[in-house]
Amino acid sequence: MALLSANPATAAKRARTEPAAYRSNPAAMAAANAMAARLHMRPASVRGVIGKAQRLPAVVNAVTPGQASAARDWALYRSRVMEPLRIQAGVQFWQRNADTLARAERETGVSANVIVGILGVETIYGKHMGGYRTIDALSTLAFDFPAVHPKAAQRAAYFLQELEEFLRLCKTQGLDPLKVRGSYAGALGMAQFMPSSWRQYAVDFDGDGRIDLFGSRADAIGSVANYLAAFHWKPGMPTHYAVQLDPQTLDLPALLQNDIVPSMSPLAMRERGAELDEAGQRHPGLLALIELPNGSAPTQYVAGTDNFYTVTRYNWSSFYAMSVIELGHEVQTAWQRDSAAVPAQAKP
Ligand SMILES: [Ca+2]
Repeated sequence: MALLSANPATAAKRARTEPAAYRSNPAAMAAANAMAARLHMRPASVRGVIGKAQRLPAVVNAVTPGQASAARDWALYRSRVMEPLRIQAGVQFWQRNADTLARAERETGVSANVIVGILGVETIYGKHMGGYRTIDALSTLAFDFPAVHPKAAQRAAYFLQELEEFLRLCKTQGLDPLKVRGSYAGALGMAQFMPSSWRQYAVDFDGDGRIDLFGSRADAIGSVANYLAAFHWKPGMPTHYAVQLDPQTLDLPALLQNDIVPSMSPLAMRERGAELDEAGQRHPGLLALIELPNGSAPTQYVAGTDNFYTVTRYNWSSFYAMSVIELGHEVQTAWQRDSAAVPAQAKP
């Protein structure tokens, strides 16, 4: 009944004028004090920064489960990634950074086309690095993670850790924590690294003495390569093979039981009704059957290798990995075609 008697106009006005900054949140201020000791910073200074963070309702909404989700549709997802503008930006990126990409491939063994695929899917080569103030996004996720989420406590703890890593990063890189912007989840720069990944895996690849994932394409390229190498990218190994399912012998539950973790030999896959292409049959390691549902259309399948799995360590999704791989190949093909066309045009 109390709810019914509340004046909606007053409530709306309060919502507009109420300072949503975390300075008035005791849990946030206690966390700031605890972080200060570990960061070797003054408690008042960390409280000052987190205290200026704003709670972002859009960020809460983005991580709130619910809203009947549409059927997963790989063809639709793929079409959104493989836009002509993104491919064109990729070709330009490859032209401008060919030497750096080649050096990254040489030093880490990670294929340049996968690096190009990741930077294209993440930010269209730095064009869309995210407009949320990172201090706001991470504070909101750390202190106001929606309780309805089944793993709310775990997720909040993760983002609290990332908030601390973000402040450490700002301190070591000389960034203003109130100015840095990124994704709603706190991912940063062209490569969209979380702060902890930046600290662990980002590298200075242009040799200027600092790691700049916002402004240095070389640092972004080197960091993506280093990340994939750290997650056991195997030089020269394909990411996946074509596969055909045989309805006579198909045992789909057995094929899918370990999800995207490579755990079957080519022979074991065949015995369960998944027939690999020629190269796949000769694959020396283990494989996973990757399921790509297409809404109401037939599901697509490929056989993923250890390298497919490595790409999913960047973002834990088969759709993500497959789109990165396909974009990388598409850009590489277009770039090679363009490069081959240049001498021909130069002829009299
Ligand atoms: Ca650098």
